[in-house]
Amino acid sequence: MKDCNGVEQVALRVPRGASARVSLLGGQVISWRNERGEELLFTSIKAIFKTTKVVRGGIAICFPQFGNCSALEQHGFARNKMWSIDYDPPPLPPNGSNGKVFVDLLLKPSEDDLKCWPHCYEFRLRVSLSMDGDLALISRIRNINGKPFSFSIVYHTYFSVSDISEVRIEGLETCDYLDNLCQRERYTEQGDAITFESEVDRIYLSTPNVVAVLDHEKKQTFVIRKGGLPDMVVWNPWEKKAKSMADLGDDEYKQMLCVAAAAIERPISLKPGEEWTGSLELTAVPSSYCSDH
Ligand code: TA6
Repeated sequence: MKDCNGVEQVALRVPRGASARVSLLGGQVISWRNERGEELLFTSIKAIFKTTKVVRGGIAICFPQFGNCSALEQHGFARNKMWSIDYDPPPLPPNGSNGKVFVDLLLKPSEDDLKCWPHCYEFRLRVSLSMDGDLALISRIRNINGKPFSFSIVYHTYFSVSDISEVRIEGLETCDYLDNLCQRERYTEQGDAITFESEVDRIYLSTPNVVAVLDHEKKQTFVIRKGGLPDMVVWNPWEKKAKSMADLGDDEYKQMLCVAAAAIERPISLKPGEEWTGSLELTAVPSSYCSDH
């Protein structure tokens, strides 16, 4: 399905009429609803839905860089590109299907793209929805026999929360982090859980593969399971920065939290013909789960 700008839009629904669904705009997930049809991802009321402009919210892929570390645009070009749907994707592994629905999005460099990032790659993003409403994003990035290249990658995920001051993150308790608010100075997290009273913009390093985001008011926990992604970005702009962002409502920082599986500290290097796989699985469960994830 294409929207008015000609961008491939996709909706994944689980069979049996449940309301769980995932919507994509190009290579960006812009909606993830549970079986009651409740939206689990944050998307700003001021989001701009344009062909090649990242939407404020959902899950966007930052590739091949994160931040402003080269001549490339902030967070790399992938999130502002036209991804195409692979209408004949490889099947799910025999034991990996159990009712899952999925779509494969592809990103390959155009002649113009090669001028700004001269590497021959194929980026296959498989987005799937399980019968239980779990969302999974699997990236397969291959060096198509060009010269070796390195990249960073972030699944820039905006969770919808009831009230940011009632949210905490468990699992990053003792991890070092780079603080983007202090020129990426390195610190060690001292607390027993991350809570939010002001702007936070951090890259947690060498993190566990299971991290929980607990929303006290909604009595709901997001369980983040990742593979091949050692780092975790945690970001809330808080009031002042939110007011400076054209595509974010002034008070919307209260209803969002960016917790993003990533590979940043040690960029991934691929020799010609090599392939890298990174996976992210998101589950939303009642908070009773959170005591022993
Ligand atoms: O997620 C952390 C961060 O690097 C923040 O510093 C903030 O800039 C955010 O990404 C959003 O970046 P964007 O380019 O989407 O406005």
